[in-house]
Amino acid sequence: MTTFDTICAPITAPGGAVSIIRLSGPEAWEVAASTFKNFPSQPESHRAYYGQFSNGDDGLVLVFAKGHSYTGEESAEFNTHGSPASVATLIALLERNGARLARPGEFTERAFLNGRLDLSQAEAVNDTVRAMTDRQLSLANELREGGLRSAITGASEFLISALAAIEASVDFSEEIGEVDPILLQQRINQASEILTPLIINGHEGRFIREGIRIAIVGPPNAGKSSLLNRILGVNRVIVTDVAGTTRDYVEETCILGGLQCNLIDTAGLRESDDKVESLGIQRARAIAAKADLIWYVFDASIGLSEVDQNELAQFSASVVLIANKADLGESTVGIPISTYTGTGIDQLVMQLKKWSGDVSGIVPNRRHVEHLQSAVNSLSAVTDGINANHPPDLLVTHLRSALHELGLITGETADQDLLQRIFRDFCIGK
Ligand SMILES: Nc1nc2c(ncn2[C@@H]2O[C@H](COP(=O)(O)OP(=O)(O)O)[C@@H](O)[C@H]2O)c(=O)[nH]1
Ligand SMILES: [Mg+2]
Repeated sequence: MTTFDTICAPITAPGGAVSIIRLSGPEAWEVAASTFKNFPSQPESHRAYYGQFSNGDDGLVLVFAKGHSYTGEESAEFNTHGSPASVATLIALLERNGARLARPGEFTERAFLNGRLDLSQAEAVNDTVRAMTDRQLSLANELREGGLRSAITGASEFLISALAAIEASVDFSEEIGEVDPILLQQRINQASEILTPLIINGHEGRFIREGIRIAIVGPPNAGKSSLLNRILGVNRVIVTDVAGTTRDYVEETCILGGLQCNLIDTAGLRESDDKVESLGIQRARAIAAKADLIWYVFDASIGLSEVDQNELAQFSASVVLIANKADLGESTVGIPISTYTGTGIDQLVMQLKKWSGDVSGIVPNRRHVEHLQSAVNSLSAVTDGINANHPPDLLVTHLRSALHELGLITGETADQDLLQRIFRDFCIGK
């Protein structure tokens, strides 16, 4: 078992009336006692005590016994005033009394290292804290409650049993004879039946989970910026009847139809001699190339031009044609909208919901899907090996590699590097 030092950090965002500072580690209560005047000599877990801090402030301390805290370690949480001074002086006191400022994600990393959570649950803590939409929250909750962990554990058990059968047949071939290929294949299938739907869910739930990057592109003066403003409900971007008003891109996050959307308004696509506008148009094309979805806005009273057709042919992402200024005219193609009257916006949102798809059950993240895919590939190799009568040690290699990939999801086979990469993404205090 690793031994840890005692760490502290604010676990609430600055700016509120109250801040919470967490202290965790083997000396948490000792440090708390020298920082908080009324700290009881025999504190009771999950109890709050009121008193004064040595910085002159007053507040509550919440006590958690070892084995019963978020990190699994002895912990204490100070509720203090939210001012920058209250927090800074209290942190300084804790440091002076023997604690160290926690790194981003370090509390959750300890929870993982102490076996309170597996890696998929630890990652889901970050998802939970960052969730913007109801769906993101419920997906995060499912993972955090161990949905993926138990699925992976279940699949691993089938593979371990397959592995044990092969290894026994190799070690004691005289006694137990050849391993039964039908039984072996059955175990592989049982594992695949758990893993494959998870991969599908990872793909199908991607936009619900991660949000959607939508590039708003099209010819100048079509109403791209007006559309962004209409959706945001504020005049975020300058709108004029001068073609080429928007030069740089403008990115805003919002929730549309229950989906997190990054809307990026861009410079109108056209030939331009203006240096700044040309750079903006270059950016617009680059943004369109990286978007999940393109909203191609054109003026319904003008219709789609040949220039538009040429632009459209360049895009690789899915494109939604939006015929704006429906109040001025009708177009034969595209979703008719008017940013003036607001007609058609509902239809646009409905299209978005349909396009982003739906999913139920556990939705693994991209990292999980990569490892799930590698594991399933290894299992296919086992099947091929069984059919081709490959020697057992070859089958063992593929099985072990599948198990290794699954272990990277739960963290069982994760090395320091991977852990660092994951927890680095967390904010301080998580
Ligand atoms: N009639 C009408 N005019 C619009 C509509 N949306 C935008 N406009 C006008 O079209 C012009 C260009 O709008 P803007 O949003 O700057 O277009 P962008 O260049 O594509 O960003 C402005 O004068 C807007 O007021 C609409 O739905 N109907
Ligand atoms: Mg514009």
